[in-house]
Amino acid sequence: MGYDINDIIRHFDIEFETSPYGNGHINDTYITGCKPRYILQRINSNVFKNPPEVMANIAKVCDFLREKIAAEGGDPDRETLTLIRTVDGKEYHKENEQDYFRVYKFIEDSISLDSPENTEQFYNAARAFGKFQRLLSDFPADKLHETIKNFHHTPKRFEALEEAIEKDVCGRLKDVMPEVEFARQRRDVCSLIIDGIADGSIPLRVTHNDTKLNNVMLDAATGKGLCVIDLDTVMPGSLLYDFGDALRAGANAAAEDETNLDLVKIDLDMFEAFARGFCEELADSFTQREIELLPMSAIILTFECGIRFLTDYLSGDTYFKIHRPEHNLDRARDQFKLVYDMEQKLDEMNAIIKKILEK
Ligand code: ADP
Ligand code: GN1
Ligand code: MG
Repeated sequence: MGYDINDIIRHFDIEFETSPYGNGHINDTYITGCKPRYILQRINSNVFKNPPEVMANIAKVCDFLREKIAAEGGDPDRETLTLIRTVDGKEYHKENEQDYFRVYKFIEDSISLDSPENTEQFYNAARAFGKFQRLLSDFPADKLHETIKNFHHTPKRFEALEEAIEKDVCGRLKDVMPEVEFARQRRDVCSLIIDGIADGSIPLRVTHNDTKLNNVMLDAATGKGLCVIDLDTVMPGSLLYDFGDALRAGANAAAEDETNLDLVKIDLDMFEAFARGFCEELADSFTQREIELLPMSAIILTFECGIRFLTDYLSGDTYFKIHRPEHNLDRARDQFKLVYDMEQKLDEMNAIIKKILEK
């Protein structure tokens, strides 16, 4: 580590005792000690090649949301992230070429969950993610940098997998042939959303693109969705990315890295709860093609994440944080099992969407 975290915090003029925090796979997150508390993050510059552009996006999006939330009578200090500037007024501190830091106000009296404990929580998260997208529906998308190129371009993710297979830098390919076979059999589903964007049947919107349940804070007192966080990947995208990815993460009956694959399956009650919340916020703006692909998007986004984990495993675990040697492989297997289970239940998922939208 080329920095001292207690030195970094001085650049923000806040109290400087910190400890590691949260379960994110990407950034290094710390929390400060006494109230008012802050979140200090080192932006992962291996993942985000241009941290200043990430910060420019976040600053613009937060300013825009603040105004909207205030206009709707909400509390901007709790309902969107608040960036703390450095002592010299910047949105981030650059320690050296690869270490960029930022500070947010810690959102007190709120919780973030890795998995929902009940359908109401997941419904509330869906309302929050849906509202986030709705509030940003008139944000000027051309003002946003693409912080990760082709982030949800599933066919390009597939190409990256094939490249990792070809290179096999760690000699791990021999152990993952069933997973490679599973992925290759499903190559065709990769292009469904991208094709819709290309032919205009799926509009580009400003989307979050990383709608994991632990990227939304729920109010600890009411359980309602409070604040969408982790804004590094806010970019133009499809509403289906946010819908599908949230289900991937939150409607799995097991954890993302569960090794007992018998436990990994789609919980249709969770699916319904999320779909209901998301549709309540956004259904007015759905296109026909978006409606058709809502259930399928859960399969596509889960598949995409599975091939990303597998690619990272084959490449020597350079992207996602891991906590055990085969962590990325366990995650890939888990995601592929979830894809398989959703394929079996696609008709039921379609019926649920139909029922919700008929009301
Ligand atoms: P990563 O990109 O690594 O996932 P996140 O920005 O999602 O990083 O932060 C990791 C975790 O830290 C979140 O899941 C959440 O639990 C917590 N967190 C982040 N920002 C805040 C905040 N402003 N207030 C409270 N908790 C936060
Ligand atoms: C990462 O940053 P975090 O932990 O919220 C990843 C997502 C994956 C997710 C899988 C920038 O999300 O795309 O779906 O892990 N974020 C980035 O758990 O790659
Ligand atoms: Mg996160």
